[in-house]
Amino acid sequence: GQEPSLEPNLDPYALAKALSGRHLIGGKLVQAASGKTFEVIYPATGEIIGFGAAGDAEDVNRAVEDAAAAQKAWGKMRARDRGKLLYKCAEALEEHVEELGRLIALETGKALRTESRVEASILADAFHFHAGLGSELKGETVPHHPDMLTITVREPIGVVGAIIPWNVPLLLMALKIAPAMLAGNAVVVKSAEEAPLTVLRVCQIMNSILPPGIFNMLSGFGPECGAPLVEHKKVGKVTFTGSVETGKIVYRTAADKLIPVTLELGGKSPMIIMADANIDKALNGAVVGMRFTRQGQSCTAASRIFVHDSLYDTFVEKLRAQVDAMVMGDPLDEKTDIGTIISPEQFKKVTGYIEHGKSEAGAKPIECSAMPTDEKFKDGLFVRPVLFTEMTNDSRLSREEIFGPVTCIIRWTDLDEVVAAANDTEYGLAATLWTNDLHAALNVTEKLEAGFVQVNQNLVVQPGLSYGGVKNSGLGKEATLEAMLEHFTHKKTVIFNKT
Ligand code: TXE
Repeated sequence: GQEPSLEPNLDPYALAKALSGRHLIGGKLVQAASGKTFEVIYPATGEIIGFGAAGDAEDVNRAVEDAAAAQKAWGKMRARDRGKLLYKCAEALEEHVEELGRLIALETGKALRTESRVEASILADAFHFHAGLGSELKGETVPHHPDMLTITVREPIGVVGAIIPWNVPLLLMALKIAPAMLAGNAVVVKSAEEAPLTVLRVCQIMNSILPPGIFNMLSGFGPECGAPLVEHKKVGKVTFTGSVETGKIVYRTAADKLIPVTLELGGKSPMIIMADANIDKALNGAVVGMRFTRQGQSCTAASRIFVHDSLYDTFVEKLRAQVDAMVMGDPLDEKTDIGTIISPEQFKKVTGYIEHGKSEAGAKPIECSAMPTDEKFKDGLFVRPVLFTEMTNDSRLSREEIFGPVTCIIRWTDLDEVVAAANDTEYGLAATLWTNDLHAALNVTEKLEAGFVQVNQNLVVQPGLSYGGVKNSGLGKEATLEAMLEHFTHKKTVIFNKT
């Protein structure tokens, strides 16, 4: 078919159709080698909005070979010139914010105003940040012997494979590929099967600026398309965001090739609210932190809220009122706060947890907000947010990542005990503490086992702030200069004997 125009297209249905059934390899939109496709669904209605190209090992091979060939010249360019191109990409993406926001809303069911447009608008920021780091790709001089000049140089790895999820595909992709490309690598991205089209559009826009072959995009399923990408002999580094289970598979495959990996996995992030906390700020932190607007489909979701006994009842009542006031419905409507769950599989997983939670002894679930009433959305993947109150930290709901609009609210009285409970989880991604007690803030943050700890605020991940978890939440950090150097370059030592 014809290539979709690069002009911003505000009709997401038309754009989804126009992008359908293609990968982007070597600068061109191409069909899968097998000719196979898979359906892309609008989760709010269940209608088919387009098709993804079903990639397999043959497509992976084409993309990696093209990337490897293109990387040779790219890696030799002045780093700051690569940065200039990335800067131009960022500018072009900024012109497409509204278009990308609408398309991502259609593909994922995330509400346009609260989530999808926001994601599209912070995408460019990740490219802007990394575009300026070119002159920081520098090495050291090592004074180990008077007769020698010893230096280290930073060299690109070659081809980087990036595997991304569906929850925040644009931003999570940008945080991987922007540093990889700036450092002189070519990338092959494997999009998530639930959301292949918006990332393809981003790739198309960027390919109008970058040399062909530097940024390639494959769509397809994990075992058929993701696994061969990790296995390919010319892929020298894999960066992955997704589930713990798949992350471990990726890590094992990479171990066989002895290549480095970065893994951003799940979370069960605690929020500790102390007796002296500003309750309104903490409430806002809970609503934002739990990402109710994204149906809780966030790796940093504040899915365990530990509230001091003295504030507990007030907090629960106020939180219920705030979440009740949120409008769940048409993702493309500006009035909507909360959209849908991504897929029937995730819907089943989330509703299964809710049913299980209702059967747990002592748990008091409070269902908030309301289902959309429009007939059009009768098959939509909407789930009412649930506050599970009077929970303990050892229930299944408190231990496993639900990735849905479900949070466990746990009562506490002893600070040491609550910190121990907050850490009593297999995960360690994010944590927040709400207090005006400086001593507690200094001591509790030191004890919290998490990669991203905040006091009296709840910012989302931002370029320049080191991001990544400990324990089962992952391996390696993203989003900083240090992360770019560590994960996307090799350090070579060169010794000159002066005698
Ligand atoms: O994840 P997968 P799914 C968690 C969340 C969610 C659960 C399952 O709890 O409910 O994971 O989601 C690709 N080799 N998170 O099934 O399978 C796959 O095609 C190589 C948390 O979506 O990990 C997709 O592109 N790749 C998370 C990507 O891996 C493979 C975000 C993620 O899919 C593969 C998403 C294989 N063998 C889910 N199998 C976060 N950290 O934010 C699958 N993939």
